[in-house]
Amino acid sequence: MMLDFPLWLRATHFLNLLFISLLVRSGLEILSAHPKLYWNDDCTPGSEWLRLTRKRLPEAPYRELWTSRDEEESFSSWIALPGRRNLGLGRHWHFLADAGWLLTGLLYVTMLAATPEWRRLIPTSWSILPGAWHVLWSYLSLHLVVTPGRYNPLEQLAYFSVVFLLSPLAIATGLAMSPAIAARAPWYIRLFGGRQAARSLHFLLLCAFLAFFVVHLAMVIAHGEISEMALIVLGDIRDVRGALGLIVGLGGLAGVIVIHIVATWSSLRYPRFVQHSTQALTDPLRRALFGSGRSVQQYAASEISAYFRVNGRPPADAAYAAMTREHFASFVLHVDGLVEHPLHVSLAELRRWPKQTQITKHCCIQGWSAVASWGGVSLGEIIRRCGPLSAARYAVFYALDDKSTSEPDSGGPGCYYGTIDMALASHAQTMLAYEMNGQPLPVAHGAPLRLRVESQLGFTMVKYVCRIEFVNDYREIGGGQGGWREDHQFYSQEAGI
Ligand SMILES: Nc1nc2c(c(=O)[nH]1)N[C@H]1C(S)=C(S)[C@@H](COP(=O)(O)O)O[C@H]1N2
Ligand SMILES: [Mo]
Repeated sequence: MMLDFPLWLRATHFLNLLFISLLVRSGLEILSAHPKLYWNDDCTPGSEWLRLTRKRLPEAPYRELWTSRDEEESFSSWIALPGRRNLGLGRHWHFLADAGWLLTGLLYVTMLAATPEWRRLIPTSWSILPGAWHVLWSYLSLHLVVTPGRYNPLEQLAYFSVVFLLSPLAIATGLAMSPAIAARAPWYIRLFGGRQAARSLHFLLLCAFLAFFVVHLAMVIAHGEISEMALIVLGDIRDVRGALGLIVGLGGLAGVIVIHIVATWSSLRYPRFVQHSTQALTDPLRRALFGSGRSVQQYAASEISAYFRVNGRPPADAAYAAMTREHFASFVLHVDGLVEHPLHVSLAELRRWPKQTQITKHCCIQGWSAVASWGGVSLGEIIRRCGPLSAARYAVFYALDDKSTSEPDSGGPGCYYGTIDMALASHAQTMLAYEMNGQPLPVAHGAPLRLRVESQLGFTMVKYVCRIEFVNDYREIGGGQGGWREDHQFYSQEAGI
């Protein structure tokens, strides 16, 4: 027999279905960008416990030719939102659905506490455990358990666990993947056994939600609740309330499907529009939650990763090749724009400035991580010397790699660049590195200079930096989104998670 549920409960149940289904599909899109799961934060090739791709990393001497973009998979739009290698937009949908799901959860838990409904859900006695075991046994021997007017102990335990165990854990492990949180509170990711363990758990929670969904649906059908409702309605057309219930229910289900279709189609067809409209809602939230984390990382030398992936191939032009041959003796870094004293500094001179070193964890937006030590000059030192004017709100970092020649299949023209605001630029661990693990910065990792912004995702940390420009606004630069990946892969400027 049907339980009688208040309207708020049915409404939140429906919103929950909508947001979780969006979270699942966009989550799979995010996973497709690095379809491997690890228990170690070095992400050593071959150490993954789950691999959802057939691509293999080539062996040692050829590894330099391989970047983590080559490890990406293209998932079908039938399972991933939006599918077809669209990490940037997948993340936008994930964060939008996150916000919706959190609000729904807040409403649900508040109403639960404010009404007698909580009695149905929250177990108040340990006898629930033997009770649930008993029910499980009955189901396994193919006997339905009917407890009129309330949930049976197994149902109650399952619903309770989804709401008060799986959901908080999904949120907690999701937060553990934020480089801003990991940078400010490294202990937090240690709670889960590291960033990759949190990422693995986040995926296992997805599997648990899916398993719950399948069993839940099977039970509802087995108990005849759907056919019962239909029977009441079809058998007795005077049952207006039942008919309305069925129509609303089916209408809601159709609504969820339509939203998925529209979200997928618009993302593939109008990616810039979807980028802007989703970011309008999620960026302020992200800025508030993950914008101000100052990195206080200092890993031990023993934690440095043996293998550090590469993302972004080196410049392919002859001028860069010539520079590498002479160990960047003629290289000059230009600092200009809204500054009092434009700078033109050689690498040798930079090396004479006060040196800073730090051992930090790099988190690529695709999902992998690795630890390295970096040596160079703090951006604070550069800021002190060039004196940005008060109108300067951002620092733009221009790179030497022209993507149309260095990585022609990467989806865009022009040189790589990235932008950070003055607050990020002034963080103590923000620096221009010319050394990695005590050696001159290797070509693959950005020689002669690369940016480190330790509270942000990897794409912020421009390699092959040749010029820093202080500006008031970045909308006139490049494609106007604040960076090459923002322009061409629809990433958000908010790279704290
Ligand atoms: N110039 C330039 N800088 C870049 C990129 C790039 O393609 N070109 N890729 C970014 C991304 S997405 C990441 S994860 C890091 C990777 O740094 P690594 O190659 O040293 O691991 O560099 C960032 N900086
Ligand atoms: Mo990245």
